[in-house]
Amino acid sequence: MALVICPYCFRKQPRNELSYRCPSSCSAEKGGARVFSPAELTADGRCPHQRHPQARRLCAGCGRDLLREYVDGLHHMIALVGAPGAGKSTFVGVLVHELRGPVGDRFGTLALDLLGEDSRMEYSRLLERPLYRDGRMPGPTPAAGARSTGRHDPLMMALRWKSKRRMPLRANAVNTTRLVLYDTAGEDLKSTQSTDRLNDYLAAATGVVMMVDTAALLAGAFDDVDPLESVQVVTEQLRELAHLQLPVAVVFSKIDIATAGGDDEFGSSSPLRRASRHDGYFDELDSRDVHEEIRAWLASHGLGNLDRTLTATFSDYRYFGVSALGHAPRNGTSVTISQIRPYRVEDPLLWLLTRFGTAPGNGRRQ
Ligand SMILES: Nc1nc2c(ncn2[C@@H]2O[C@H](COP(=O)(O)OP(=O)(O)OP(=O)(O)O)[C@@H](O)[C@H]2O)c(=O)[nH]1
Ligand SMILES: [Mg+2]
Ligand SMILES: [Zn+2]
Ligand SMILES: [Zn+2]
Repeated sequence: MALVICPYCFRKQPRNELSYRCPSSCSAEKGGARVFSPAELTADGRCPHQRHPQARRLCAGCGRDLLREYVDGLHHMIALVGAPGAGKSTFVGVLVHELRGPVGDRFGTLALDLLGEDSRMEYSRLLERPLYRDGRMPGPTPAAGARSTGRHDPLMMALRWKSKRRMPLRANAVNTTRLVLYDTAGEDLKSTQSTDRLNDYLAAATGVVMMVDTAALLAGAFDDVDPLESVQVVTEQLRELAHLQLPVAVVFSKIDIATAGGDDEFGSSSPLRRASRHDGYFDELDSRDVHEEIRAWLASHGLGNLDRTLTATFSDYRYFGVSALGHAPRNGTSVTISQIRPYRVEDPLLWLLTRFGTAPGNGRRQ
C-alpha cells in the first residue's frame, strides 16, 4: 500500500487513509464544510452532504492540505543541515533564483515550479524578497520547535526539463522530479527540543546536504562553534537511524573567502577557480575534480579525519565548494542585487538528481 509521509508533521499514512474536505458550497449545511475521514465518504465518493469533495487530501495528523501533485507523484526529500550562519538560507534563496534563470537555460530547458501557495509564500517572503528586492541577508531560520517566530515550511518544487542529450528516458520526454527541500535551522542541531524534529527530517530524507562554513573553518572559530561539529552530529544521527545508503553532499559554503584576491588556499589551476558548466547534463568529471581538490585541501589543514569518517560511514558522499553571493556581503548584512554572482550553487542539487536517477550525467558513477 502506498505510504505518504506528511512533509509538515512527518506522519506516515497509507494514501487511502488521508482525509477529505467538503467543497465550500457545504458551508451552509449542518456542521458546515468540514474535514472528514475516508470512512465517511459515500459509496459513490461524495461528502456527508452528498457533494463531491475537494480534490486535495489532508494529513490525518496535522490537518494540513497535501497537494495532489505531492500525494500522487514520486518525490524526493532533501534535508539541508549545518551550523547556524553556515549560509544555508542564502544558498537556497540564490539556488531557486538561479534554477529559474541562467542555470535552467543551460541545463536544457529546465523549469522550476514551486508547488502550492505555502511554498511560494515561504520562498518569496523569507528568501527572494530580502535578497533580490531589499538587498539584505535572510534572517536566521527559526528552530523547528519555536512557536513565537511563526511557521517555517519546507519548499516543495517540481523540476521539469527536456534534456539536450543523454536522457535516461525516451528522447524528448519531459522529465519531472518533485522535491521537498528542508532548509533547517542551525539551531535545530543544538537544542534538544528540536532534535526529534531533526531526526524526523533525516529519517524521511532521500538525500542530505551538509553545509560547512568555509569562512568559519578558515578563521579557526573552534572556541565558539566548531564548523565541523554539525557534520559530526548529523553523521551520528544518520548512523543511529541506520540510514547510510543515501547520497550525502558535503558543501563548503562561502568558498569566495578561500579564492578571493591573492588568497592561495586553491592554486590558479584549481577546479575551484573555474565555473561549472553542466551543459545539458551534470558534469560528473568536473565534480570529481572538485571533490578530490577539497579532499586534499582538508588534508592540508589537518582535517583528514573528517574524510575518513565520511568514507567509513556513507556509501556515497561528495564534496562541493559553492558561493551563493560570490563575495562577502557588506557588514555581513547587505548586498547590491546586481552584484550577486553565484558560484557553483547548482552543483550539489544536480548531483543529487543524478543519484536519484532523474538527471543525466556524463562519465560513469564512481
Ligand atoms: N562571504 C560570503 N558570506 C555569505 C555567503 N552566503 C551567506 N553569507 C553570510 O553568512 C550569513 C548567514 O547566512 P544564512 O544563509 O542566514 O545562514 P543559515 O545557515 O541559514 O543560518 P541559520 O538559519 O541560522 O541556520 C549571512 O548573513 C552572510 O553574512 C556567501 O556566499 N559568501
Ligand atoms: Mg537559515
Ligand atoms: Zn460536504
Ligand atoms: Zn501532517
